[in-house]
Amino acid sequence: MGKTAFITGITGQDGSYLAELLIEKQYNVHGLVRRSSTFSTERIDHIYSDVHERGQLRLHYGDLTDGQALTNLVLEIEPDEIYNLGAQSHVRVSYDQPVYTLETVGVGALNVLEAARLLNRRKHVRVYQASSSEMFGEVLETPQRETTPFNPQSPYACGKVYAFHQTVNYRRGYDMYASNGILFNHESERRGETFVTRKITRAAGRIKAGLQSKLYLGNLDAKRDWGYAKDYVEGMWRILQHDEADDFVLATGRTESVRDFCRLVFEQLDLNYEDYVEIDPRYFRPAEVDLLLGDASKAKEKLGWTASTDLEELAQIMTQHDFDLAQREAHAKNFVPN
Ligand code: NAP
Ligand code: F7E
Repeated sequence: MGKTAFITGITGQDGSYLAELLIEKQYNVHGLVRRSSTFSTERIDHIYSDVHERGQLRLHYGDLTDGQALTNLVLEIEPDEIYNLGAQSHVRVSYDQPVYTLETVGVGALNVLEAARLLNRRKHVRVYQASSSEMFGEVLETPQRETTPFNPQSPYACGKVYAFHQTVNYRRGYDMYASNGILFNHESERRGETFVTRKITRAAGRIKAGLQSKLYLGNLDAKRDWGYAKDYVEGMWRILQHDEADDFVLATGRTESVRDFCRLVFEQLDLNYEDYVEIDPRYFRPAEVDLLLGDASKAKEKLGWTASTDLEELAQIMTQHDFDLAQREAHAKNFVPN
């Protein structure tokens, strides 16, 4: 009988890759899904249909802000591991919806910890909290590591700092196994389309396929340490397999600008980004995080984890995927039924 895991945010980028990984490792996976008027399970539908008969993936309606229902669910499922990945995860949007963002990112994490604390009275449970490099904000040290002080720059980042400290607090106060993964940006062909890397690969593919003529972006000079989401969910799992609960940075150790990422993607399609990219100040943020660069040596030493996909490979995977997608869109648009 495999272990049981409970994933909040299972319909998101990371949740979908993590569910695949845990199913491969013979876990029984339970996921929290928000009810919406349209389906939100596109990223996990293929897993569901693959393992449906074995009952290895079960989805439950719920919301991180509904602590009582979350506790009932956790006590019913009795997971060995909880991965708290659910969040309003868009930094720009967190300025428009600061209270809601804090309710999901901050209080939501606290609700998960409380549910785990109650379960822990009768069964040992391990909790992973999805912390973020955004907590370093206007950075006080470069590269950023586990000991770098936080200096958050957005409602989202403030919520993540709160959740980080609550996780440490539950570990110390209740002797619980609760760990933070401080993950630097990680992307993929499943990345939400309003995050900058995916926005760029989607637009470049559509431009090449003749479906779009311009790409409007904000600050091209911001620098990020970008890795591949598949590598990072492996890191999350390793964090929870470690003998003792602890906090770990996961990063590639390389930083590039948004402009560099544009150049890389457009070049792969034999295009010059300067012919297509225009600046729209609507995408500027009230406060920008100028530079993130992570030092993941603790994860390498203690977990044997390193990011195995470099930025060129990542850009290639995403660009190819989105060019194929754009070609299918173009084909569907031109299709005239007999
Ligand atoms: P994502 O694609 O935006 O997924 C977020 C998930 O959270 C979705 O499943 C979403 O459900 C769910 N969610 C949102 N509000 C919720 C609520 N109130 N109750 C329950 N679920 C809710 O994010 P991601 O990129 O996979 O990131 C996973 C986690 O890691 C997030 O906590 C994020 O803040 C954190 N993180 C991400 C990165 C990164 O670079 N990707 C780096 C560091 C940390 P719907 O599908 O219904 O919207
Ligand atoms: O922005 C700049 C923008 O939205 C990256 C989340 O997963 O990673 C993510 O947060 C940079 C910023 O990601 C556009 O100003 C320019 O400097 O892709 P992003 P993020 O804000 O770094 C962290 C680690 C998380 O934890 C978050 O959950 O790109 N940028 N022009 C733009 N960004 C967007 N979105 N759109 C633009 O048009």
